[in-house]
Amino acid sequence: MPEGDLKDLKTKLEIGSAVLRISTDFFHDQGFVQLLPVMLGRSTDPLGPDPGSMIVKTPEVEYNGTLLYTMNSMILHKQVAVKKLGRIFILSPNIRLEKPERKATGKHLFEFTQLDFEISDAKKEDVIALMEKYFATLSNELQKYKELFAKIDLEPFMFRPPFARYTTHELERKYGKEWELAASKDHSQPFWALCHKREFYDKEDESEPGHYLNYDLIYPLGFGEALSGAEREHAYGRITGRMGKDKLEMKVYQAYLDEAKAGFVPSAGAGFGMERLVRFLTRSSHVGDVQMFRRVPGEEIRV
Ligand code: ASN
Repeated sequence: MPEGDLKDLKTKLEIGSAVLRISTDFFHDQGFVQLLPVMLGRSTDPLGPDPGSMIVKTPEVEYNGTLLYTMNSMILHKQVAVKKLGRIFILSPNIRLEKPERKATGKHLFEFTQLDFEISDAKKEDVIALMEKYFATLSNELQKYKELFAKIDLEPFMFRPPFARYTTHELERKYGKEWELAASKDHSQPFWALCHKREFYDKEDESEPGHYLNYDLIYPLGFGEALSGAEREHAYGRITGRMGKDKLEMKVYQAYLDEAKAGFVPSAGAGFGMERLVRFLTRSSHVGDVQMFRRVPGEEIRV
C-alpha cells in the first residue's frame, strides 16, 4: 500500500471513530437503550423477495442440533426487542456474502456494521424527523474534528435538513428503473426515496395497497443509499400474508412467527451503514477504503 494511502486510512479510521462516538451519544441522548448485537439466530432478514439476485447465500451453522443463520440484518430481532424496550439501537455486524461483481458498485461489503434502531408506536414521520435531527447534529459535532478532515483536504460535510422527498415512482420516471446513482449524482444534499417495494416486514399502506410506508435516505454526489427503514407489519396475519406473496418458506421463520403470534407492537425504525457514512464523509472511492480490515466482495481477504 503506498504511504499516502496508509496515512489516509489512519485519518479515515479516526474520523470513523468520531462518527461512532457522536452517533451513540446522539441515540443515548434521545432516550434509546443500546443493545448488544446477536450474530446467529434461528431466522434472519430474507433480503428482498430474491436474495439470490444479490448474495451468494446466507451462511448456516448447526449448533447443538439447531440450525442457525448469520445475521443479514437484525430486523426480525428488533421487532422482538422493541416489545420490551420502546426505543432501541444496536451497532449490528451484518454478513452479506455479496456477489464478487458487486465490488464495482463502490458501496457493497460482505461484512459491515449498521446502526440499527427501532421505536415502538412510531410512524414514518417520527423516524424522518429523528434522522434529520441526527444528520444536523452530526454536522455540528464534526466541526470539532476539522483538523482531522483537513489532513485529507476536506471539510466536514454540512447536512442541511429538511431533505427533499420523492417517491420511488417519481425517481423512476425521471431517472429510469436504476435511478439511484443518477439521482444521487444530481443532488448536493441527501434526499428521501419513499414507497419502495421491499421485504415483507415493511408495512404496506392499508388504505393504498401497492404503496409502502418505508423510506430510504440517499447520499448525494453519487454515493447512493445511506439508510433504509419503515413502519413495520406487526399483525401476525399480515406478516404471513406478505411472506406468502414473497414465496418465503414459512418454516425457516417459525421462531419469528411464534413471536409474532404472541403479539408484536406497532413500530418503525431504520438502519444505516457506518462504513457507508464514513465513506461519504471522507469522499472515498470504495467503502472498503474506510475499513481497517477490508471486506470487499471479490477481493482477496488479507487478514
Ligand atoms: N435495518 C433495515 C431496517 O431497519 C433492514 C435491513 O438492513 N435490511 O429496515
